[in-house]
Amino acid sequence: MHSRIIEIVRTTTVGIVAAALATAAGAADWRAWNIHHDGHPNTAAMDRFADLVDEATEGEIKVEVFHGGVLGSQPDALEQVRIGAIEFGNFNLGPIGPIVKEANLVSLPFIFKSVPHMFRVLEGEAGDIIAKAMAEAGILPLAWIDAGARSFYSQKPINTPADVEGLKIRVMNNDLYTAMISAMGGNPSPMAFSEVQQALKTGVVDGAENNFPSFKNVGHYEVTTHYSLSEHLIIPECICVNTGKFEALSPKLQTAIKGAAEQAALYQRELWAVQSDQARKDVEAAGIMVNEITDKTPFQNAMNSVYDEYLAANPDMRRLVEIARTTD
Ligand code: BDP
Repeated sequence: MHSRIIEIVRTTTVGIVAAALATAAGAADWRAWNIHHDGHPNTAAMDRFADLVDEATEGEIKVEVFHGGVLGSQPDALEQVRIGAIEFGNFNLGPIGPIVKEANLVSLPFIFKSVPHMFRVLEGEAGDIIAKAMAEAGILPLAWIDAGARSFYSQKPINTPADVEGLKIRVMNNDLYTAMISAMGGNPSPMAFSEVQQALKTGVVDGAENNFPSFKNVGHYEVTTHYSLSEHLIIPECICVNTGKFEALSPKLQTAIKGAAEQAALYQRELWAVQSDQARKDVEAAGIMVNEITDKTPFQNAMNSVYDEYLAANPDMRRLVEIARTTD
């Protein structure tokens, strides 16, 4: 080979090897899963998280956030984070319940009185128990974020559990939600989030349940007419990380990443407060009829059998329920 070409090949190879070594020894590219699209508060918060990690770790950890669930459905992404194929995720605790029993506390209908009450429970002993169990399962929560309350939407107003009777309602993947719908006389239909709009449109399901920002962001409001404020579930979310990868980092990097998640979570909570009100106004302006449910007692009473059966099968969950109920 001509000596000049040999020289170019040699220096290029050295360059590639040096770059590879630098990545191995220094900066790491970590991936984050997010199910939401642009315009949802969590998308902005996850982008902010990536910037904050970059800043706080001085570029040692680079986070690339994949929005819109392109890395898989939520149950798939949870598995991928558990095994470390994806490092971070913005997860809802609902689909974590089937993997980490303790997380199911938040999936018991009407367990929390309000969003602030939910955060007080999470910031206390119950939160510590849930976080520890999640970390042991490979999904370590770095910070809790807001997801408001979930309510029903359909082609008719829902005011009592009897209005749910006979309706096919899409739920997230968790047996507690199928039990919840069955206890109201409805037909539960667990389904991936990405399929719900089409299912509502074609009548495969009659309704679903979610908070205002998600109802709006994925166009569910375009294919339903009524949103009924049942607020039957107040499920928090987290910015989570694969436990093993996080624990293998230096304490300095761990502190930096945890701090970045906490700051991004505060940002998310601020955005949530403003944007969930805005989302409600937007869907109402688009023609959605929102109805208050003045007396939620019949819904709460219908949940007695759900609690009884769940706690009989999982007596170890009684303590968490007790903590939530005795937290002011
Ligand atoms: C949204 C949550 C998202 C869930 C989705 C759902 O933010 O994590 O996947 O609901 O209903 O509010 O599946």
